[in-house]
Amino acid sequence: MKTTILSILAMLCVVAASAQPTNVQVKKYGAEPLRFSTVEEWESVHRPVIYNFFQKEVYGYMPTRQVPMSYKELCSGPALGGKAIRKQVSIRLEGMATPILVLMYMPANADGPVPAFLGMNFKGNHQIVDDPAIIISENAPKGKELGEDPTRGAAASRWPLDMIIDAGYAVVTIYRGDVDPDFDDGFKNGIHPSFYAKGQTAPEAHEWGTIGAWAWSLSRVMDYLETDPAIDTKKVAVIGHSRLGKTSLWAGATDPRFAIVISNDSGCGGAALSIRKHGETVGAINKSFPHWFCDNYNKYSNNEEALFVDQQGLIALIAPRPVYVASATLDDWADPEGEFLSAVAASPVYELYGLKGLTGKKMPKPDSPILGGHVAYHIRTGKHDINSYDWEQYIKFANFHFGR
Ligand code: GTR
Repeated sequence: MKTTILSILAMLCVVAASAQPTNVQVKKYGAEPLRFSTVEEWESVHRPVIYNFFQKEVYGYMPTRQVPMSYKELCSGPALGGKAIRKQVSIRLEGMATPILVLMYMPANADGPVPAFLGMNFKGNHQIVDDPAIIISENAPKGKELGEDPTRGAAASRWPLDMIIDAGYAVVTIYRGDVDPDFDDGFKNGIHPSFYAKGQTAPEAHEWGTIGAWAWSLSRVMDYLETDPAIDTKKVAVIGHSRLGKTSLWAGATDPRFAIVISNDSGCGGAALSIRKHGETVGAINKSFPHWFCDNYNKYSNNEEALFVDQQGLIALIAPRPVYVASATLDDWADPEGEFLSAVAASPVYELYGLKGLTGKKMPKPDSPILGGHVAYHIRTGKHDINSYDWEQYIKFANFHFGR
C-alpha cells in the first residue's frame, strides 16, 4: 500500500516537472516588449527571473525574518461632516522606537466592507486633510526652518477625500517617515535595524533600501486591514505619487493581495524606461538618493545598457492585476513618454492572459486617458503632482475593475 502511494506521488512529481517548458532560453530582456508564448512560460520561467532581478539588483530583498508586530486601535469617530468614519491605528514593530500610524477614512453609510485606496503620504497623516483629530507623528516635519510645511491639511489637494468617500471607497494612509526617514542615514533609523542579523549595521548590497522598506510596510498595513471587517481586502488599490509611486509599483509586484496598482508620475526607478536616459537617470537618482535602492543598483549608474530587464519588467510583475500608469505634461524629469512606452512594453504579458493591454497604442493626447483595459495610462496637463483629475481617473478605473 505504502509503495503504491509513493509511486503515485513519484508519478505526480514527474507530471509536475514535465509541465515546465524545458526548451525556453532565458536571455537579457533589456527594454524590449515582453513577448512570451504562454502564461505558463511567463509564470514558470520568465517571471521568477525578472522578479529575482528586481529584488537582487534594484530594490533589494525584503527580509524573510519575522519580527513581532502588534496593532492597536487608537481612536475612531465621525469625520468630514458626518459622511465618513475616521479611524487611527498604530502598528508597532519590535525594535522600532515609534509606531507606524495608520489613518483611515471610511464612508459612514456603508452597509458592508468597502474597497479602499492605500497609499503613503509625504509629510505626515495630518497633512492630507485639515482635521484636528489626526494624530501628528513624532517623526513628522516640525518646522518651516526644515523647508517643510508642518500645517494640517497642507497636502489636501493630493487627497480629495470627499470625492473618494462619495465614490464609496476608504482611504488608508501612512507617513513614509514612520517607516524609514527619507535621507541617507546609513540605515541607522527607521525599520532596517529591526531586521539586522547579529552584528550587522547596514543592509548588504542585495538587501532592501528605503523604497523596499516603504513597500514592505504597505504590506504590513494590508496585514492589519485583513483583521479589520470594515475593509474589503479583495478590493484594495495601492497608490503612490513620485517616489511613493515607485513604492506602490514595487509593493504591487511583491504582494499579490493588492488588487490594483497605481503609479502616479513615478519616473526613474518607477514606471519609466531607464534606457532612454531622458530626464532623471539611474546615475542621477543613485547620486541624489543613495538610500532608495539597494547598493547593487549602483552597477547601473551611467550603465543602463547593462540592465537585464528595464522597468517594463516591474510593471509586468503585477500582471494579471490591473495597473495604471500616469504622467504629467510638465514632468519631463519623470519622462512621460518613457512611462508610457514601459506600460506598452509590459502589455504583452497582460495580453497572454487574454486581457487588454496597450500594445499598438500611441501616446495619447493630454487629458485623454486610455481606460477600459488592464493597463491604463494618462498624461495630465500640468506639473509633477497628484490632484483630483488624477484621482477621478483612478476611481473610474477601480469602479470598472471592482464591478461598481
Ligand atoms: C525627485 C526625484 C524623483 C521623484 C521626486 C518625488 O526629486 O528625482 O525621482 O521621486 O523627487 O518623489 O517627488
